[in-house]
Amino acid sequence: MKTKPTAAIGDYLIQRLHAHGVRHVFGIPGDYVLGFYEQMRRSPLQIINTCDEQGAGFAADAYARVRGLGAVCVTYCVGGLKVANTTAEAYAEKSPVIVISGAPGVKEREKNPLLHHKVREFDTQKKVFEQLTVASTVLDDPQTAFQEIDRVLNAAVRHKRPAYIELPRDVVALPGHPHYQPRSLPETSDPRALQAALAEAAEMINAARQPVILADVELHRFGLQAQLLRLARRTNIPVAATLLGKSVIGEQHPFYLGVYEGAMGREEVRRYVESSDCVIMLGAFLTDISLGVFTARLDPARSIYATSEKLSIRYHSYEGVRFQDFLQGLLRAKLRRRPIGRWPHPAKLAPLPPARGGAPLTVRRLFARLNAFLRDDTVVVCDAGEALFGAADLFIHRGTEFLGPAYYASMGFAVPAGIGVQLANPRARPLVLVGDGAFQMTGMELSAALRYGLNPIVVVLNNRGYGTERPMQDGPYNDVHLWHFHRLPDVLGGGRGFLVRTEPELIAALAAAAKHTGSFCLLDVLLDPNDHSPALQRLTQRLARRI
Ligand SMILES: Cc1ncc(C[n+]2csc(CCOP(=O)(O)OP(=O)(O)O)c2C)c(N)n1
Ligand SMILES: [Mg+2]
Repeated sequence: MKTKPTAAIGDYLIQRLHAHGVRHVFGIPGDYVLGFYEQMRRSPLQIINTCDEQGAGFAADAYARVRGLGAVCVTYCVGGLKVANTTAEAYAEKSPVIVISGAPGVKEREKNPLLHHKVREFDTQKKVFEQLTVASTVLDDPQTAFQEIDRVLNAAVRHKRPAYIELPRDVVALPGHPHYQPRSLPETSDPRALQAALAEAAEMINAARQPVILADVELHRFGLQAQLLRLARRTNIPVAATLLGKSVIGEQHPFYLGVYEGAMGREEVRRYVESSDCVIMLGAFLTDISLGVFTARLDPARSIYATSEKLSIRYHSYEGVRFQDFLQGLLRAKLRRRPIGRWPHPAKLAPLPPARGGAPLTVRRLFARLNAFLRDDTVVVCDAGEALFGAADLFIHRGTEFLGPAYYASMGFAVPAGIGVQLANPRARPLVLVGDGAFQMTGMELSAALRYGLNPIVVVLNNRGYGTERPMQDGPYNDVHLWHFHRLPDVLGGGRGFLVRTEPELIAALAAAAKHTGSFCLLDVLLDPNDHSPALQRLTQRLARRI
């Protein structure tokens, strides 16, 4: 789309979103934003209506994780405040989502009348989003509106964090500044700081006996997976991933060790990483979950820590070095190519023994079967809970095929995220793993899957409650009212449902789902409320000590 500088303000926003690769905008209209919805309807952007704004927010977050930018468009406060939680998740996990909210017109705000949807002041919602975004603006001045749109979009793309744009309804159709020229400010590293950092890093890596790369989420977000692979291949240094960064490298790759999560993860990965004398952490977020509730032992004296916000090597910090430039620089640096060492590999998939007859299904067997079910085009999308922890050991075929809220951990992410993923990448078929509790929050968004012709396979881990919480402290508050999830297609008017109690039923349902590509498939998998994956058992034992 060509940018017309004399366009209406709403149209300019649409053009800029399009220029950044956005093709779908998720949301629900309201009177304060209807004008902008009409501008979108006439544009190449496709509006995706969800059942609830929270669903739109999660879908836009997943879309952004796959495509590099996402957008959610809602009405003032009643819609906007519902995406506060999803925007918080996008902020915490570094996903660039543009939150567009309609609002009362500038003229309507004079004399501070009590207009519908207003909470306290007209800027209450804006103030909330200032806390949840990297940049925010109210487009209340046509003279600066274009510039503000570019400032806010650029901040989101640069920091990989959400941003907020409020559109007063009497401004969207006004023309912006007629002579505005978009300017992109090229950002560069301080060359001397970069050179010094690379020199220290190269010396440390070359001197190391057993270096290892710990690859994390920012490599996804900045699209640096290929550089990561080149670095590993050029130096023969193996790669472990964190849970949030899982699948940053195809998990069948010979250089891949597995997921590192301190004592929560596999022992051989933990031992290899923690006995390394040079841990190269790339784009890493050192969260309690990625560090196995701080059981990880990573000594800064033996670490290179590079992110978009910080670069430190041993105890030295370097200012003004961009993450991308540091990684590119490492590829050009004189790093010695070491002989291929001996390192652990993720357990190869043992051929599964024939399923036993009518015995109830266990969590362990469920994940073993799901593992065997993964294809090259599968994107695994997990919700918080057993779904996420069990999935840590799934064997993802190619890069960037695993999404989960592995830090902020909001329930309700996975079903709407599956919709966002498939719109962002129509060649993918999402495999959505979600607990019964989380499904009851946002699972009705399968309605959008039907409406827009998407075909996710949704596996509901139905353990009749908040399984993750039971080992920490149990009570009736952890029970969830039993739904007949597999009957949802009757309510929604499409899709296929399967009730799964045993392993043979699971095998049959997965085979049928693989064939049924015309709409979503939902597998209601009944599990024992007290059956947990090994990773979850280890985690909750540690968390319980902190209650
Ligand atoms: C929105 C939200 N509310 C509450 C929690 C706290 N919480 C963490 S795990 C969990 C239970 C999840 O239940 P379910 O989705 O059924 O998955 P399960 O633990 O049974 O695998 C809860 C309530 C949360 N993470 N997010
Ligand atoms: Mg549950």
